[in-house]
Amino acid sequence: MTRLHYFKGRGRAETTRWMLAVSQINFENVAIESPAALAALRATGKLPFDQMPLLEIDGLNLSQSSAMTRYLARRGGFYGKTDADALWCDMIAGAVADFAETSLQAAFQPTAEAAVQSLRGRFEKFGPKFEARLAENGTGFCVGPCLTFADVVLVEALTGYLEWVPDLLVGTPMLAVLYGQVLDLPGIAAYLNSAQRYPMAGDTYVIDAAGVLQRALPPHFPDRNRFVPVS
Ligand SMILES: N[C@@H](CCC(=O)N[C@@H](CS)C(=O)NCC(=O)O)C(=O)O
Repeated sequence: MTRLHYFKGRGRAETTRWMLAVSQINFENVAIESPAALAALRATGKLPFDQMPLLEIDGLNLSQSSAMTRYLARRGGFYGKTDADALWCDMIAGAVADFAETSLQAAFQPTAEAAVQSLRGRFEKFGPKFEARLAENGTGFCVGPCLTFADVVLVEALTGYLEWVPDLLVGTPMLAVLYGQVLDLPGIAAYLNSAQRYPMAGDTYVIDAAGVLQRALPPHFPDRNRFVPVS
């Protein structure tokens, strides 16, 4: 059985969930909900850097979300057809990771207004570049003539933005079309309608993650050091 170990939320495991979904690989979300559960996972020796997510698949223990998406891309034929395609996939996925960081941090912002402002600012930088790439490639996809993992991680990141900024794609029509196409893929549509899809991150997710990692909460939370062990 393919298992993905992470907090009870999307976070840095979500791109892997989308790649499993597009590949139509059944998987189990293993929610790590306490410091003891994380300690037990670390004690298995399956986390080379002591970090989550962990993906157990094909008898392998995968660490690092970018390695997971690329492994699944190779496995499922979502890495383009040529070395030049693969290079473009990597370049776009790298830019998407930079772009997605702002939505990963949105729930940690002090107010919704601050989150929306940071997301709009980041989209102003990257949105036109992604649109230009789609125009240049000219197939409706980011790389070559068909779907690659670059499209999947890009649309995953866009969903994280759109939940905060619903009018995000009004000025980027090709991105809007790609977004709709990827959401309609059978594996993705099934995943997004399943119980495995966690809701967008909010205070509960931020509190859960800090609790598991025994770290301080963002400064705007009351009693922000409540999970930090006293030495
Ligand atoms: N680049 C890594 C980042 C992993 C990461 O920072 N994981 C956090 C949870 S989101 C973690 O396990 N932190 C505990 C630690 O670093 O010891 C990835 O994308 O997989």
